[in-house]
Amino acid sequence: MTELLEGTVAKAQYGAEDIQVLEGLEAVRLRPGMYIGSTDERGLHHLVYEIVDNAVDEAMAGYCDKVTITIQADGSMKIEDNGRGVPVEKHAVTGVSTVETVFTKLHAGGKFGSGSYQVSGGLHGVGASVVNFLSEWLWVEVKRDGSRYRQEFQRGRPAAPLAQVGKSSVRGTIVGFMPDDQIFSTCTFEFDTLAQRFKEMAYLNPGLEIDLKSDLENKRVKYKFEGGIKEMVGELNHGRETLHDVITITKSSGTTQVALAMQYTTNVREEAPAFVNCIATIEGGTHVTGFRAALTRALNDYARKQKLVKDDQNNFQGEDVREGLTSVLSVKMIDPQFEGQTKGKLGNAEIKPVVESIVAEQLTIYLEDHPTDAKRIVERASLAQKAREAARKARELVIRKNALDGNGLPGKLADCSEKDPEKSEIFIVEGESAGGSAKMGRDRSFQAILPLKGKILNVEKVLYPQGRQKVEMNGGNGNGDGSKLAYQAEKTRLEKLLSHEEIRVLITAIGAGFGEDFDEKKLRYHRVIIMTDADVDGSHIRTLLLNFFFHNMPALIRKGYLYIAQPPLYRIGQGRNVRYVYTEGQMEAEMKKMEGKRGVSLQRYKGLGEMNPDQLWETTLDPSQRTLLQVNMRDVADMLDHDDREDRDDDEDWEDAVQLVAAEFDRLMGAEVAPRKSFIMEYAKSVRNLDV
Ligand code: 28F
Repeated sequence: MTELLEGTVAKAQYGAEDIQVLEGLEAVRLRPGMYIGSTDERGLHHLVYEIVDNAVDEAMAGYCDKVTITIQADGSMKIEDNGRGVPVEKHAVTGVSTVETVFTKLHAGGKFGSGSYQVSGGLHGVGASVVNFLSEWLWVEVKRDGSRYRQEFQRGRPAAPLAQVGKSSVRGTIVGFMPDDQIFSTCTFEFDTLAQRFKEMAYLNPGLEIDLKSDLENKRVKYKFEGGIKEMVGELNHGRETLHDVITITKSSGTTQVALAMQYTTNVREEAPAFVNCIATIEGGTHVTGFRAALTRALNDYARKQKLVKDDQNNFQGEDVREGLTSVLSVKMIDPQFEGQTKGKLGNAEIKPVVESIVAEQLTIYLEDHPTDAKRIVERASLAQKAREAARKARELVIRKNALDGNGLPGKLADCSEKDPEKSEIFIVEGESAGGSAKMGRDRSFQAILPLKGKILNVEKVLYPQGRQKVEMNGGNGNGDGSKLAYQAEKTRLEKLLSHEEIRVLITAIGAGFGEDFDEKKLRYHRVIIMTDADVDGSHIRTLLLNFFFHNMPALIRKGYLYIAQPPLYRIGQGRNVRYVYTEGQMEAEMKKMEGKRGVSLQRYKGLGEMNPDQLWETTLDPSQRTLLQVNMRDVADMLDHDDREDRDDDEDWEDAVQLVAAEFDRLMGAEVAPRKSFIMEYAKSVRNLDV
């Protein structure tokens, strides 16, 4: 057994060679973020998912049909399943019980297991030991072979070996743990966060009952969906007009299981969550690529074969066959590789042909067996295709008219001298006065400044095609195939969007076009940095800019090129000592330290314009001192999730949500002091429930 670190986290700086010799418990406690992503609310909840995943694995293996999760009165967590129970006998490799092995050896499943499970969920298989190492205490009880066994741990260290403590006529595993408050910034489990995740898990594991309760709040929910993802699609399409019954495909190929449920609606948006081993793949990946390729191919082949399209009609493109489609794709496989900015993208190349051939084959069979549904789906895709072709014409016209394809740079852009985009950055600054400070404070060799007028970006309404929210099937009412409407709608939308000078300036300065025509090779900067005031207007503008980029330049975000600057809130001075602080909490702590000292000055920066150029450089612009928050799709999608819903029409609601999200953003920005690489935001729906 390795020497175990004492209960506290070492504060000293460790060099690379020191880290190499650390293993297991020490490594996890020193770098918890590497194992569970973060030590905030998200990381905390990962602990629960890790343990629940083990129970779900047991269910997927066919030995368990119920998992019970309890937030206990003392704030600790208890998770119970009715599976076989973790084996108790001495483990051949470790020499201790399998129970102790599972809870004290990193990657116990992969390293020590031999063919334990075919597929496994969990955050890259880190498992129960990580939870144990990051818990103040943890106990495990196993009911198996007529006996009840128990073992307890303190901060990952066994208090005693596994022992038989009684008899039991049933089987299963129970784990109780208290997250370590030396590790986590919060140890409060959120019922609704857990409920949302477990509902998803119940959909993805048909027949599995997940029972979540809180003794703290006296809350309880139970989820069990015999219909699995078919029911999930039904729920997603609740209240939407649909074209046919939900289509389901489930088939295995070797050790990979593919499940797909899909249903077309008359809405224009696509909603297509995808999962691998019950983990949401928000950035897509090879399984999604395979599904999309199959869908396009199957529908084109069927439409041609059945002569449902004219000979001179173009093939459907992917977006034509996905318009209005609600689908859930769930793949279960061995050893998934997650890639991308948020590790939300499946990388295994071998999965694409597997999913593609299963979906193409099964979908073709469905279409041939259901000609009425098939005809409606093909018509639906034809309408989308005509609308797309019409919108493209409108777009070309508007872009030509607005001279966005020209080369002239906007006059208000203070460009940098560097021409290599990789070395260049642009600050999008709110207001002329802040722009002035930024222009003077920057390093003009590689930093460009683009000042935008405040309050100009109130353009949410033109971010989507407004005239085409729904598709009229059966020829519509006098609109023909709807392409005239689509043309007009797109033309109006773009004209409105581009009637905002600030938007035109933004697009031109960044240089890569927008929407479908966005070309990242033309980007003039690889860091696009939003820099707004730390007030309500500032956060509103930031939200609108994020919204703009999300809808018009998503590739900029996917590449990791979009950032948010973090200007300080206060300047605390005492004689020649100056400190900048970024949150209210930091300010209060600093001022307490200064108590009793003479000549202490406190300045609150209401806007960037109040900072002189040197201060702005030191605090916000200088790459060696500043903190930038990198924006990722997951966070923005979460933030904007609200607007995928039908209630977008309700202006007040939307405005409200924007404000709430802005406030929540500020709250979270203030919550953490250390530099962060990404920002975390709950979506607007849940923001309503928070004290902001
Ligand atoms: C509350 C959390 O962790 N449930 C679990 C099992 C069942 C087996 C198992 C778990 C064997 C080789 C490790 C039983 N019988 N709930 C849970 N139920 N782990 S965790 O085996 C552990 C692996 O390496 C189990 C036969 N095979 C497996």
